[in-house]
Amino acid sequence: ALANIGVVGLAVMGSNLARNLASREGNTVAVYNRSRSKTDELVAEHPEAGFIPAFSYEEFAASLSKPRTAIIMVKAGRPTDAVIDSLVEVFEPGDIIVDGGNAYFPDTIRREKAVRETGINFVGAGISGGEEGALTGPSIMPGGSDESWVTLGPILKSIAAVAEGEPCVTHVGHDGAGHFVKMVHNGIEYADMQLIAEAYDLIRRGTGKTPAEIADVFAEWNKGELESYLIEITAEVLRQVDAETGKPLVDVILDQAGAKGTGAWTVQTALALGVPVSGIAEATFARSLSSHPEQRAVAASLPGPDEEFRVDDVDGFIEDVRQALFASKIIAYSQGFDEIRAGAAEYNWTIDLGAVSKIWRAGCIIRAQFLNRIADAYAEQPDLPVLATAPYFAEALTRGQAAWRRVVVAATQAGIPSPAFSSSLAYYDGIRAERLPAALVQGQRDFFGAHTYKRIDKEGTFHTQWSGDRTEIEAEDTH
Ligand code: NBP
Repeated sequence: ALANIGVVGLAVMGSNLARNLASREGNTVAVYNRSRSKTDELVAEHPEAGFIPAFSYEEFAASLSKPRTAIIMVKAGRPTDAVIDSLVEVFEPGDIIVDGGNAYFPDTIRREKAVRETGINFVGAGISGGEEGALTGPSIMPGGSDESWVTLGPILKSIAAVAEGEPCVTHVGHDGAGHFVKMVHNGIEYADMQLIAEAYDLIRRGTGKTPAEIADVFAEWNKGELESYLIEITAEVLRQVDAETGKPLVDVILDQAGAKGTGAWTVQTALALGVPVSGIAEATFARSLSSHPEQRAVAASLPGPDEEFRVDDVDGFIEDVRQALFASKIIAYSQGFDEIRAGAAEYNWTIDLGAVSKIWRAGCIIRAQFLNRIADAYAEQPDLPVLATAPYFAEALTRGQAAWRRVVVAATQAGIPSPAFSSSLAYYDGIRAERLPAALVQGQRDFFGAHTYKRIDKEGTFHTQWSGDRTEIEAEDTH
């Protein structure tokens, strides 16, 4: 028999995805890996999967029914290009090549364009949820053509995570849309994690509670509006005791956060699009700051506030931090969805933002009940300009803003860094401001560069003759 789906690249992600595919009714899975040993191992260890192993690209192509459909799970970058080139050689027009790796979306746009010229479909699909997700059900964000979705849709639906009866996969948009949305997902994940870390730090340093006690706080929070996978695992991490030293594990882990670059992509892309994703940016920078021990060792001599930080009303403070966390989280998601909206406009993708929020409800790291509220908001108003202004979120911000301000003030006075809390609050105050000091910036720009300005009271573009008699003239618009 022929396989209806193939997987190329049988490291941890690919072999788990292949096993997931094989476990679903109706799928027969062909597998190929550059070095034969991984293929042999997978096939030997999982006879139940009924894999059809291939040991060359020709054999792989011959083992697939038409239209041939293959998911590539190899190292992002050149390896992906190498595999695509090899598959294009042995596939035919109408066949479908899916890149399930963590590609940078401009690469996906480039690859889609090149592969399309051969008549073969190319789909960049963001696959979230790590190793476990790949095996048990990931959240999947495919881009690519409508034609490819006809064949690919049912296959991806068969393996995706399920949230409230719905598979966590949707055809996000054409060419690179899927990888773009996966990138922003990761950026939001950075912000979510940093916000949680700041909440922990403030509670620990403000109340003197132990990590295990703070684990209880997070476990409690997980029963309310903050309910999410990340809050849940935070409690688990904080409760963990190091076997060697008997100390809380969090106290023996080196405080230098790593990153694989997707947060930086999200921020770079946002900068290029002119979208202020300040929460994600601060979260990304916070990891960078943490990872410079040489600078931190030197800067440790700089002074902080004189007084020690201790809150009087412990329960009140913890509730304030909870509110600040929820408010900041709303802003981080609002900014992330703003980036997706702007990316869709820039790259001509039609992206259903509500559908995106729904496929993140399971099978990915930011999974949470909260995402239903985002779906509701976009169902109510698909062209919502600022997610945070949707009734549910606006109400939460109205309720939480006083606590949020108290927490940022307390953190500032205590000398506890809270870049994500405070930048989210600054965004909130900026976006809701009736008038911004951007007017002064425009005046400065006109002064030194004759960049001109617009007026609030009449049409046209103006310039003040700063080096002359300082009269205003009508000018050509040069921004
Ligand atoms: P790796 O990223 O470690 O890649 C190893 C695989 O790439 C092996 O199968 C290897 O074949 C193959 N490969 C390489 Br390297 N160069 C190749 C080439 N020139 N031609 C053909 N094959 C080549 O695997 P992974 O950790 O399973 O990740 C796979 C993808 O999934 C990556 O893009 C990664 O970023 C992504 N990922 C996503 C998540 C997530 O949470 N969504 C988690 C982890 C990874 P070999 O066996 O012959 O060396």
